[in-house]
Amino acid sequence: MARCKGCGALLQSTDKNAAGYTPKEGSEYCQRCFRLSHYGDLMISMKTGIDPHMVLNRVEAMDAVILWVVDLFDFEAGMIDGISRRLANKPIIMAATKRDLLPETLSGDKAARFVFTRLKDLGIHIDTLILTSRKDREANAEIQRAVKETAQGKPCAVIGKANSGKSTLLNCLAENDQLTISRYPGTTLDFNEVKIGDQVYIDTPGIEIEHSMLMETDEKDLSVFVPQRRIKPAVYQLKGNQTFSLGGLARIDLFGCEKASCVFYLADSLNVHRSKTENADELWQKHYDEMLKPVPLKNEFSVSQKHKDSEKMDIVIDGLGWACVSGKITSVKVHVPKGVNVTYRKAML
Ligand SMILES: Nc1nc2c(ncn2[C@@H]2O[C@H](COP(=O)(O)OP(=O)(O)OP(=O)(O)O)[C@@H](O)[C@H]2O)c(=O)[nH]1
Ligand SMILES: [Mg+2]
Repeated sequence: MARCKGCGALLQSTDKNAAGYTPKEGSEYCQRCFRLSHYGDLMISMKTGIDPHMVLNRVEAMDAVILWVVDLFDFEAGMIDGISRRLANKPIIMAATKRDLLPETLSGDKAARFVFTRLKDLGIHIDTLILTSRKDREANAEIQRAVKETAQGKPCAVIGKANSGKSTLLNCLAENDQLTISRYPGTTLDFNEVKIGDQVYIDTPGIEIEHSMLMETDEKDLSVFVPQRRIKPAVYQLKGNQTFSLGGLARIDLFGCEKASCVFYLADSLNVHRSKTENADELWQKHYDEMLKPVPLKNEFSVSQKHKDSEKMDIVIDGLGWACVSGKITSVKVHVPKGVNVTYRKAML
């Protein structure tokens, strides 16, 4: 049975609501890929269906080199639990992509230092790191060289969290747009082989981003908070107790601020509202889903608290972005939709 060239699903003409459906016999693409590519619409919600362990299990059993694609903007969400243990005997090339979203002040050296420091903190080993973005032809040529040299004729499995940019990167390497890409996580549905020159690559479904804002929000709101172009850092000077509401998606309370500042790295279409912390509860009660929007699917939030322990600390919310706080701040409280990860790390920038 043939597979859809865009998402890798087995083509079928019997079940309209299942993966791989095409009404036309002999077509190369399923109806879902056709519609995603031509109209950008979503026929089947992609939050379901992919077993997060399936990709690693299958890749573990393959004699292949690994190209691990990580979105630099959403780096923490891109980490894969247990990857070093699971893929211990396979060379791993990391493509840290979407560099075009980060401020230009982040030099290549600084970004590479950041990545290696974070990986060391997390106990993850990789063999090669290449920073790239979809328009960076030079870096993408370097990826191809590194893969070829490491693979020595073996296939290359392209893995990573959903939405990290795996299919986009492969289309760039192949200089075509065979693979379906979209802003919705869960676009690629099955293993999908593509040959680029004499190297075989295997596009894979994204490993589920269980703890990301992308999973806790309506798909129509992704265009508001997922950045489409370069982030413009927004700087605030702080005094006393201050609260920042990021639409209705998250709330950051900063206590005891003196000569302190906070820089946000978020999509510019997401509204950041500043208030005094003492007024924040009332503000959320009155303006949730009005002035404070978008909001998550469920109005259930969890709170994490932290004492500021490094001079410059990033508060990272998976799938949303981060805030970098510096100066004197006694503590930080972060409200996020239940299930969404918050990471405190040494500043990236
Ligand atoms: N700004 C920017 N956006 C990118 C880049 N690469 C990918 N994207 C965007 O990221 C989103 C996801 O891209 P895909 O290639 O579909 O990601 P994927 O990893 O294949 O996703 P799944 O198949 O769902 O696992 C799309 O909206 C792309 O346009 C990049 O280098 N820069
Ligand atoms: Mg894909």
